[in-house]
Parts: sequence; C-alpha cells; structure tokens
Amino acid sequence: MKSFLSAALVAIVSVLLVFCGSGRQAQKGNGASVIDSSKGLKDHFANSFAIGVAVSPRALKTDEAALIRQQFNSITPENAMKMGPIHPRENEYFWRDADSIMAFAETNGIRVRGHNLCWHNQSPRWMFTNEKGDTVSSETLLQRLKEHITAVVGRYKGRIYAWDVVNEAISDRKDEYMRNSPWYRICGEQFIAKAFEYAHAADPGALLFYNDYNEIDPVKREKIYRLVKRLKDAGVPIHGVGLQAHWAINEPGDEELENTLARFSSLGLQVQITELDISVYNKEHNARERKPEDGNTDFTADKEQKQIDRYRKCFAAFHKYRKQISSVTFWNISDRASWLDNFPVRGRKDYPLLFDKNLQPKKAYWEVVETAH
Ligand code: HAH
Repeated sequence: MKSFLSAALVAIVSVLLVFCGSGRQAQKGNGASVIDSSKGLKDHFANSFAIGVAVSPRALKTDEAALIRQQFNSITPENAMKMGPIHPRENEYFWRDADSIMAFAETNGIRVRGHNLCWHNQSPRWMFTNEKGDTVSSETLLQRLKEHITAVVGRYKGRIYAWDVVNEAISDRKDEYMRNSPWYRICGEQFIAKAFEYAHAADPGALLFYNDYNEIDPVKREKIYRLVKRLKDAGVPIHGVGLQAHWAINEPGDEELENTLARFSSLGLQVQITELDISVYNKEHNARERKPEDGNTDFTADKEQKQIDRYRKCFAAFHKYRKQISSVTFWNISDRASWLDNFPVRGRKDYPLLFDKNLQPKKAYWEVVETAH
C-alpha cells in the first residue's frame, strides 16, 4: 500500500512537472513556432555571441535587475566608468557606482565590458588645463591619461574582460580624418596608441577595443577601418572594433549592413556590437526635429512593424557573422527609459529596445530570438 502511494505520488509529481514545463512554452503571436520563454536572449544566443546591456547602478536596484539576470550575460556601465564620473578631480576617484555594478555582475555571474577610458565627451574639466587655466602640454596630458587608465583598469584587473579604450576619435566630417577634440589638438594622433598601451600594461588579460558610431556610413566606416588597421599593423595591443550600432527604423539598409560587417570582419580582430538600439524615428528627417515626420510620438503600429523588420535583419546579419562577432550589447534595458528619450532632442519619447515599459518582451524580441535557431 505504502509503495503504491509513493508510486502514485511520483506519477502525480511527474505529470505536474511536465505540465508546468510546457506552461513555460510561449506561443509566438502568429503561432508559427513555439519558443521556451524560460530562456533569455543569452541562452538563445549561447552558441553565437554574448548578449549585453548598458546599466546604471540605480536600475540594478529595481525590477529591471531580475530581467537583466534572466536575459543578459554581459553588462556595460552606461556612465559609471567614464572619465568625468569616475575621476572628477585630479587626485580623486569616485568608485562607488562602478563598484556597485561590478558587485552585481560578480554576484550574478555576468561579464563586464568597461566603457570607456578616453573620450571627448564626459571628460572632467581639469583634465586639459593647469591651475592657471592654461591648456596643458602633450606630455602632461599623456601622463594624466596614463595615470587615469592605470588606476581604473588596474582596480578591476582580471574582472573586466573587455574595455572600450578609445571612444569616437574619428571625425564625422567627410573632409576630416580625426575628430578635432582636445585629445587630438593637444597630443595629435599618438594619444590613441598610447591609451591602448597603458590599458594593456594595466591588465594584459583584457581585450581592448576601439569603439565608434556612424560605422555604417561608407566614408566614416573606411576611416575607422583605416585607424584600426594601422594600429593593428603597428603592433599596438588592440583586439577588436566596437560598432555602436545606434540605428533607426530606416537604417542600416541591407547592403550597408552587410558591407559594414564584412569590412570590419576582414580586419581579423573581434567585432562587438556595443551600443545597439533601433530608434523609431527616421534618422535624417528627425535628427534635430522634436516632431517626428508623422507628427506622432506614440509607438504606432507602423513604427512597430518597421522596427521588427529592422531588428530581424540586423540579427540575421549578426548571425551570419557570428564567428567574428563576440558580443551584442543593447544601449539600455527597456523602453521605460533610454538615452534616446533625450537624444538628439530632449524629451522626445523613443521606443528603441526589445522590452516595453512594463519590461515585457515586444514582438521584435521574438523575431530576434528566431534568428538564433
Ligand atoms: C554613445 N555616443 C556613447 O558611446 C555612450 O557612452 C553614450 O552613453 C551614448 C552614446 C553616441 C553619440 C553621441 O554621444 C553623440 C553624437 C552621436 C552619437
């Protein structure tokens, strides 16, 4: 009797387990396929590339934390490791925010991409001037850069697997190679190679990236390619190129995307998609306009469909180049709040990500997942 009861119990529990298991099979909207919703993006793409997300320390204290744990296996601090926030005064570092992101990552077995060590934006005021307010010499600026990189990379040695060493050093102007930044004006092009050397010395195990945007533009793309190729050929410790991928419902075109991935793959270095988002506003028309073309700032069905198509095409292309692409990182978590709500115009709501404001996967999410299988 006793053994009959325990056998019956085992049977009931097994049936329940199977039932619960199948309850986690989500039916895709059109019923075309069944995808296990207990898996996150990181699991679907486990055989292709890491899936990352840009985070703030604040987000990690909200319900977004659970979503991050479920979906992502890489995180990038959105601002906490940038030079201005982390090194506000010459001999003063502010580690709290960066440390809290590291703690979250390490507790949850998530990898960290460091962002970034040298950039013309969000750099501290003191960096380029002396006490009298005069512009510093090239020697002083390189010394300051070295101290900064040695301190930041050294603090997280062995714990940050990849760094964006130099961000956005290439000009957007067709007739100009390097961006006319204080780094370039004071040091010339050498600051780039130096930054990589300082980072490599501070953590020889970290993968070092050059990172930039407008990478799909044929003119800027060639300038980025040329810079990275020259660094590589000169023996500078550079291991990859980061393509920010701040795209939109009308870009990149199929050919633009293919050419971009083919070109950067040919460098023989790693390629990472570092800041992906797909704005629902057409790039050219809306660059400076508060009002979108259709006068509507809602996430309309038309925008939704265009975004779905663009996301699917992007991930199909990433899949094709999965041997070269080692990670794909989204720039923010959900449409609840993203940097695009304030860029390029303040206060224009955007819906650029795969999760909606309630942290639910959008239709585009399921299209992206399908490209992995
Ligand atoms: C990126 N720049 C930066 O790499 C990232 O650190 C920041 O948080 C958001 C976007 C993209 C960009 C920009 O900042 C200005 C003009 C064009 C593109």
